Amino acid sequence: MFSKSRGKIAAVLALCLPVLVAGMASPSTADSGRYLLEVTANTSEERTKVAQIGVDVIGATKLTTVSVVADRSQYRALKATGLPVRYVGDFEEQLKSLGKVDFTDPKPGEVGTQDFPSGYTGYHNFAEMTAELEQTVRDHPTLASLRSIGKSYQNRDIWALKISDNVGTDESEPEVLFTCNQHAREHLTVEQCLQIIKRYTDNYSNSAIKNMVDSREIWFVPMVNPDGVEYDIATGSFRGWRKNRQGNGTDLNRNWGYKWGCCGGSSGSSTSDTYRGTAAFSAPETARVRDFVNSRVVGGVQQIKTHIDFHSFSELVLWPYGYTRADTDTGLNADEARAFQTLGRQMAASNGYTPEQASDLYITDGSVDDWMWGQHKIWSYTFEMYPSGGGLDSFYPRDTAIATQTARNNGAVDLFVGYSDCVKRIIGQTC
Ligand code: 0X9
Ligand code: CA
Ligand code: CA
Ligand code: ZN
Repeated sequence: MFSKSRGKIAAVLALCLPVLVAGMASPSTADSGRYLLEVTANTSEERTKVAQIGVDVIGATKLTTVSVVADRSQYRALKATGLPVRYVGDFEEQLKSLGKVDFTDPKPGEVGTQDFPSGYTGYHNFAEMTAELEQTVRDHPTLASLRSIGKSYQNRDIWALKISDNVGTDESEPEVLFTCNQHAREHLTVEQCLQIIKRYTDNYSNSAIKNMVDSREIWFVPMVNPDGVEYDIATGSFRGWRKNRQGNGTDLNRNWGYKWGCCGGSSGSSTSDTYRGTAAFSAPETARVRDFVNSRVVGGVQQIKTHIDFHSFSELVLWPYGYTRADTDTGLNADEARAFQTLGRQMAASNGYTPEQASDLYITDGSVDDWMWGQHKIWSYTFEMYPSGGGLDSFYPRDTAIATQTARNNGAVDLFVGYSDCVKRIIGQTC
């Protein structure tokens, strides 16, 4: 039996009354072997310890309660840390009650044939996103251009859209990059990229928008992980899938080449949800975005000055480094840290998220923001979108939330684009 402290009667009840089991405070013999847990972890050290057990960390509520999905042995390991662990419920029972998450493997040939389920049709699958980008270019041929920066593992195009005046010319304007959806199940982030694209093109007659678009070259990679997206929706329900589709899947946000795998912030086990891959950039998706960013070094100068990578969920604005808890380290001095913090806090004041250094959440290595800054001195932020907390269902807000939760970032995004000529201007310095 799983829990030594539980008596025989409870075990019998658990078998007979699965409805009661859902409300019980610890796993039963009739469980699926996967649990939704809440761990109280007040510090980055404690949260990193939780992540290192190998559980699927699905969100950090108010930075003290970490929601995780754990199997039996991970549950035991978590309890052995001495951190308070609350059993929320049998994971698969919880998902069934949500009625929209299903771990059935897609049938051969099924991937790519399904759309989002009802209540979610406002989200864009890969084909719909592609069509939306093509339509944007048709509607605004002088403002928007579209290119493929290469293929995913399963041969889908990774699209990059550029917005600027004289879009066909590489002008001498600060370049800005937005990336979305490294993590498959974080579908709201695709909608965030598409919303910024729409707002900057459809509202070009607005003088504030026109000033931004005319003075910058703004790049978007709205779906970094298209294979993962299609897999996540392939059965007509959601699968809770995070990684790409190479082998058991690589966590793209642990596969970047700056201090890859250095610091206990990723896993070397291919079944882990934070698997770092066999080498830095072993995933074609990160390699293609890397190639694109490297290609923006013109005459020895990186043209891209700033970058936001959108994720969900927890409502956070994060800045480098993620691999270390130190505020400053090689390549990141005190003034730069202060500029990161100042812009990060101002963006968070605008959208109501919580601002902090990435490692204040938990240590990660091989994440995109560390590479963008460590390799290229691109001012790189990670946004964790709505909602602020919850279980696996929090990756799947109804499509009715898209408009409000993407518009919520209008002020932060505009502030960010505005400072993209010189982020240090925000602390009174020149570039
Ligand atoms: O773990 C992640 O990759 C991000 N959280 S998520 O739930 N969207 O998977 C947080 C990454 C924070 N660290 C850095 N940005 N370096
Ligand atoms: Ca231009
Ligand atoms: Ca340029
Ligand atoms: Zn993510």
